[in-house]
Amino acid sequence: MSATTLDSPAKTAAPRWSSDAVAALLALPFPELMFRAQSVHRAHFNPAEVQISTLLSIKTGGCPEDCGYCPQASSYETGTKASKLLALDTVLAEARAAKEKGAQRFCMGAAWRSPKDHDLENVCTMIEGVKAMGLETCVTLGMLSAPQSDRLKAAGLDYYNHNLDTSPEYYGKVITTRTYQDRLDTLENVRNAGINVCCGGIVGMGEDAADRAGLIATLASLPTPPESVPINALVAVEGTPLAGSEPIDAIAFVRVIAAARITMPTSFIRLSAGREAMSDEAQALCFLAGANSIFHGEKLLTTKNATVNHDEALFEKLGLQPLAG
Ligand code: SAM
Ligand code: DTB
Ligand code: SF4
Repeated sequence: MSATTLDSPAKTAAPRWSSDAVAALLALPFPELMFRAQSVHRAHFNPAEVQISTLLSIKTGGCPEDCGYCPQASSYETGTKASKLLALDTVLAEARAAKEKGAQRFCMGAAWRSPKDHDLENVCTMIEGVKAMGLETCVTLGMLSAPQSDRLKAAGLDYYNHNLDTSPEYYGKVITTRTYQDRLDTLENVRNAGINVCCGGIVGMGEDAADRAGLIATLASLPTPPESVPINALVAVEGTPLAGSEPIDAIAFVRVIAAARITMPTSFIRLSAGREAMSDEAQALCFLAGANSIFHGEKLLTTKNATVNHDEALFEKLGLQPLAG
């Protein structure tokens, strides 16, 4: 691999980052990879500041999709109880509590393949109410058409989360009910509507380093890279097809964070699901590798998150501070 390929993405030819170039980053000696990631991070961000988001599942379970990692798919016996869309008052009370605990962004997730238009109207009302509290808004509702994306923009939505999850090559091993192209089409609709894109993936699903490189290269080579990139470590849930997956090695996970930071220098890289099972030392390495966003709060969507007390102690130990809202 030539030094030029490692130092910078191709200037003329698409894609902006090839899988091979990202694979070469992932394979760097760890000190070299961390140095590069930190250099890029410090050129664009204060390394002591971390963006804080809070998640709420506004519609849980009963999903017709077959994502192999997901406890909310109706075809798996995971003990997740399906619920209807939450009432507006309930959502607003949760958002108020999140703001009091220091959240800057409130993310609402629904276990849908794609939203029905009347559900979308209800979500738009939630977005308006949460925004009126001075919080940024993010929703993740599954696949969106162009008109649905425009409707969310009109309601004032700041971010839409829609993950590519893994490499194009590994995708079919994890999900069969929709294609990679379906995901890319929704991302294009969201981008064209003028909504910020939150898009990342999951590691620890049995994929190899080439797949991790393929995911990062695809994200970094989108026409405009996502403003927010959640990197999730699989939360292996009993009853899902991926329940028996070997947990990802902490250093391999940190390498993915570093590669995301280097290839998407101005994006927020979110150390997302999986923190509950991570040591303080592993999380500290993620922050050193350029992660600068987390989900804060006792719960993710259906699974446990790192506790609020633990996060406060960790931030204190590391001298980190929440990004001002
Ligand atoms: N149904 C919508 C969709 O799939 O886009 C929105 C909700 S879905 C739960 C949001 C994301 O959560 C998924 O794309 C996946 O990346 C992540 N996720 C779901 N289950 C997970 C798990 N067990 N571990 C880590 N991440 C998970
Ligand atoms: C993302 O990338 N991770 C969050 C959020 N976007 C919606 C979801 C994590 C879900 C973990 C499993 C659960 O709690 O159900
Ligand atoms: Fe449904 Fe989203 Fe879970 Fe897939 S990840 S099963 S689409 S809730």
